[in-house]
Amino acid sequence: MVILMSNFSTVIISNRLPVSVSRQDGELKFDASSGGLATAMSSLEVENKIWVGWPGIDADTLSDEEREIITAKLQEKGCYPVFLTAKEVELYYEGYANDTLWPLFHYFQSVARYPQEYWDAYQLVNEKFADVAAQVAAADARIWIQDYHFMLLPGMIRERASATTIGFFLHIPFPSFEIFRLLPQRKELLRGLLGADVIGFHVYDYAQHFLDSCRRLLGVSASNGMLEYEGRMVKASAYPIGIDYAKFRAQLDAKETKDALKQLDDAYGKQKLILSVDRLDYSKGIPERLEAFRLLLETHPEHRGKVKLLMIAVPSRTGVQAYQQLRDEIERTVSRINGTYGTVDWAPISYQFQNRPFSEVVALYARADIMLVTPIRDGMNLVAKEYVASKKRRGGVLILSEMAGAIDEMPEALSINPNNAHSVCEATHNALSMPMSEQKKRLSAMQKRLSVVTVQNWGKEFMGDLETVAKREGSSRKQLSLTQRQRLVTRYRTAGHRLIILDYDGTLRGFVKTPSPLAAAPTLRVWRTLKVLSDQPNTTVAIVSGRTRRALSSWFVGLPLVLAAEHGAWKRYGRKWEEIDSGFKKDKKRIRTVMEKYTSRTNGSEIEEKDHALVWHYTNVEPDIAFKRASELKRELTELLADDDVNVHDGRNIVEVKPSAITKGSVVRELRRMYPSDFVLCAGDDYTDEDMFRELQDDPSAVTIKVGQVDTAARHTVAKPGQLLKLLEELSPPSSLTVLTEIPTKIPRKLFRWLRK
Ligand code: GDG
Repeated sequence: MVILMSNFSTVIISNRLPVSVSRQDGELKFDASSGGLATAMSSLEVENKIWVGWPGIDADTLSDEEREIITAKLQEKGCYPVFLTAKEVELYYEGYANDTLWPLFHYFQSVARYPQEYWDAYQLVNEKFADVAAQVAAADARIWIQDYHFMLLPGMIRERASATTIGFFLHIPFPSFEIFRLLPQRKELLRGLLGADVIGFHVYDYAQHFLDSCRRLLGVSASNGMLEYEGRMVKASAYPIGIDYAKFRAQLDAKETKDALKQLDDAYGKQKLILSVDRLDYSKGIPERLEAFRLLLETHPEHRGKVKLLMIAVPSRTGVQAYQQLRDEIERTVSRINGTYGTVDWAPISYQFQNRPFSEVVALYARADIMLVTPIRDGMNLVAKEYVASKKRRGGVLILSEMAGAIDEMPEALSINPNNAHSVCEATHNALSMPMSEQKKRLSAMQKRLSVVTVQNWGKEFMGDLETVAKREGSSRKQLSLTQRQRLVTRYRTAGHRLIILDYDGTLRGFVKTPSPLAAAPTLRVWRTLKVLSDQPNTTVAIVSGRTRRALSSWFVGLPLVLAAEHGAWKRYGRKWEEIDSGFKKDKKRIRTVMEKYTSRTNGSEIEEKDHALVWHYTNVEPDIAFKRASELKRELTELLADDDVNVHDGRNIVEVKPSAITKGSVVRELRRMYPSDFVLCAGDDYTDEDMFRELQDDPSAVTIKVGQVDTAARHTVAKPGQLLKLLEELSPPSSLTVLTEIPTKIPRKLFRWLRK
């Protein structure tokens, strides 16, 4: 029986493990791979790490005993398996990952397919990985998830292990919104990703595309690459992956490489070698490359007999139909070109559909005069970097697609548009005559960069950012601890006079989808808690809200509360409401006219009119439209009201216009003056409440609490209204709770009578 260890402080998750298991002659075989990712992970200077992934063998073919053997053996190698059945691999890996996400994210929308069973399996497999991850990870572990196979995983792990710090890296492009929106499950995937603390992409553009989709599909916007989601900050940024530079340099001096290089020199003599190396994938632009080469032979016949295109295409995802068709197409095209331009002693193209040993690949890189890297779309493309790294004494020219992420770091390459066969053909022609000094100058500039931006540094940088988040959350995270809570309760109980200032929506109860007071009325628990607190001697409880006085007085009928409605434009200290003369009424008509224009154009939006504010609500509008309309409306109102003393601001799904003089901060100032207290507790959740927190910032008798976990001037945070309520309940001495049993039948009836009006 294998004992599952469960306290790893770093967990790496990828579809494949760096060790793959197969069965040969009935025996289990374990082969280690030394891909870029494995190198990056092994160089991470962290202790106690484990790598979770699929071991590469069908679970249905394994006995229970074999599973245990595999698990034990992999654990020795720092890995932990997630077993998948053949059907799961077919539907999740070949299906949703490679028949849906891969084509779509590479802008091959006509190739992408969306069967429901793919999606079902994708969810199921992500759940399986989440269960294992949550089991092996220590409570405060760093978890780094790799790639598009697991876009739901960050959210799923957060649900199971909320104190972990989660990173996600996407190795493929994140497409523009226009493409991403085609996915039936676009919102689910974004929500899944946003479970992470740090989301990495190869280049800046992909990060921007992701943020754009979050804004337009979920209505969550970012500033400086940080976005606020469910009370947490999520960082989206570019971390361009590099290669193991030293490994390529060292390999050039290895005997096998030198032997292979000699063989290549003997075989090709003075012929110019044009090389291409990729997985056989439609995103790599192989047919387009062949057409460009054909064009070179056709339009520059002087190269015939003197050049050779050596094409290595590594078999990949052979179970997916689009890949089988591509293979046939490539083979037909190669034969046609060889048939048309070849001679008895010269074939223009040498094509190999197989994986070559590493030493041979490096020898090919070293020998090749030109490297043709022409993907139609590529997240980064490591082959381009590996080619440049494999040049020591010899020259060489890299021709690189504008559509590969690598182009950002390799401006010395000859850049081409892979769809423009003519431009690829001409770039190849120019490369064939580029002076050696020029070739070396370009190579050396790129090498300097590659030797620094290595795969090891990529891993370190990403993990470093994850560590920063973890530390920030750990040390400066303001979450109210148990000890702080206990101390706070003691302070409250021993105070001479207590002042409790509370915002309402989002603080005492969750947000509702409509501004109607009916929907947002206090729950019984809220009502009881306020009743008990306000009945305490020497205690003033004030509700400071953006709601209207009508809503507040009816919700809290019978409770001895101080009420401040409309952010303090109306106040009720005793029985009577007092109004501030804000001068706002004269502006109302103009503002309303503009808002009405937007309401009539925007399905689901509505206007809420208060005495001293006008609010445009867009909670029920499609996020994409809502975002556009809200920005337009805000701009139009800001211009219109530039000379007036009013504020136009956007809050949670609202654009609100109110007099600048009215703030919750001034209400707090007044309350402090009117009710001298040696204990003040103030809680709120949104940015208008920050005025209250700032007002109390230097007040030693005040405790400020933000409901939510983003940056705040408050001293503490709690995650949800329920947690604040729990604290408020604790403030009341236990004996007072007994009184509560009578309340439910009496008061709410009054309240609901009003609500039904
Ligand atoms: C994805 C993204 C991103 C190829 N043939 C042989 C061989 N290879 C090795 C290369 C290189 C790797 O395979 C291919 O890496 P790429 O980056 O070019 O492309 P993808 O496989 O599509 O990788 C890509 C990458 O993830 C990393 O984030 O750059 O954009 O699509 O390392 O050397 N290796 C050996 N024999 C071969 O015949 N030994």
